[in-house]
Amino acid sequence: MKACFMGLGYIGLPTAIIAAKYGIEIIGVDINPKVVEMTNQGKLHIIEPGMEELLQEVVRNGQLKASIVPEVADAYFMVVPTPFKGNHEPDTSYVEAATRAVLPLLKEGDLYVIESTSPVGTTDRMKKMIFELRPELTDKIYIAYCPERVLPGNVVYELVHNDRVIGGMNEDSTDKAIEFYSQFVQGTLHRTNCKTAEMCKLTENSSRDVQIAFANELSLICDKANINVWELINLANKHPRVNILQPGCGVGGHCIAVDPYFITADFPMESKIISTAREINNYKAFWCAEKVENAMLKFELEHHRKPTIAMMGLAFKPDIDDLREAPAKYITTKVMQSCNNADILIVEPNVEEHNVFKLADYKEAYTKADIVVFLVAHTVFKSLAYDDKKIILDFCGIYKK
Ligand code: SAJ
Repeated sequence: MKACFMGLGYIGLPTAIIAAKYGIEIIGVDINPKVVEMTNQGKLHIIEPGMEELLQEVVRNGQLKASIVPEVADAYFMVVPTPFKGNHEPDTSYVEAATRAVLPLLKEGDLYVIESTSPVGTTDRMKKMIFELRPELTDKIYIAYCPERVLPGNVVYELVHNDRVIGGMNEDSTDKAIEFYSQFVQGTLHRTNCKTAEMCKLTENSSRDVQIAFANELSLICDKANINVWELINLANKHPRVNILQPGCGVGGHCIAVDPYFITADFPMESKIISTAREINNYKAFWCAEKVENAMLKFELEHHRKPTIAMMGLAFKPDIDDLREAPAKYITTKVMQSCNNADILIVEPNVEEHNVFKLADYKEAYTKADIVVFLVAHTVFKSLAYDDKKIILDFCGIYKK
């Protein structure tokens, strides 16, 4: 069995590596020659604990090879990004380009799977395109949609142990895709159709976005009412059927802050809660930046000098080095733009160097700062003893005060 993975990013590469580890011959394709070169050298271009050792093993054994062009295989997987355009409309052009690239290689009996998060109807559109351009293959290949649901940082475990949803264009396609994934997935593989599988992925991430928006809304209310939101949520969660998530400085990453738009773009009239949740989570970052700016002004008025500020964290969530769509990065940039040369110390303990932000040591920054702004609940920050002589803006519950 040979499989061709189109896209060697945060999901494509780990999936290709795990599949190779379980004995499938893998050709991994990426348009970025640097990614291809690194992969073939056994160097991981993403950060994921435990993954580089596995990559080295499968490259050494000849189970995985990377290339900028696809090769003939028995199964093809589209694992490319689906970002959104300026107007929050999903951009499926990468899925389409990857599909066009494998189109000439497809042959009777092959399996074609989309894993990329996609708007409802994408698999059907790709099916139509394939059969229009290769009419002799009509109903002679298997087509399915199978989203991933791994949590960055825990991918090695979750790729194998999570349940997955598999939706084929017909029962035979679902069977064929299940047959493929059951080679390395130990979780249950749940059968459905393409549309439901597409919507299921969007639903999972929208559900989390809505739940986080609820926590963020509570944090705004509590700030006004002078109630400790952390204590409040902890107490409310003592109810046997209440499970509120944690507020933060907004929602980031490339999934939860993006995927709900794939629903709101197609169902604008119906998706009221989903679109309001997006607005609340975006607004929370803006609100945090304003809080920092106000604290700086107040300090200057009281002390007749500009404060030193420590912006603690840039990543999109705790204990990772991924800054994509990070609200902390947005807040830091906004504060830098408005600060009028105040002394801003920027901290991200999981990143060594950044081309825009000059990074400071977290302990040093904490000691030097008049105003400390906790943006991301990195574990190392929790070791800093609370200093009540400083102004502390704790947006992510380091001290839960
Ligand atoms: N966040 C909060 N409060 C919380 C939990 C999270 O503010 O209580 C924030 C985080 O700080 C971060 C954002 O939400 O900015 C997203 O983080 P996350 O840990 O909730 O999720 P991701 O983006 O790392 O991964 C999600 C997961 N989806 C769900 O939990 C439903 C993961 O399983 C998916 O595979 C992934 O999206 C994806 O690729 O779609």
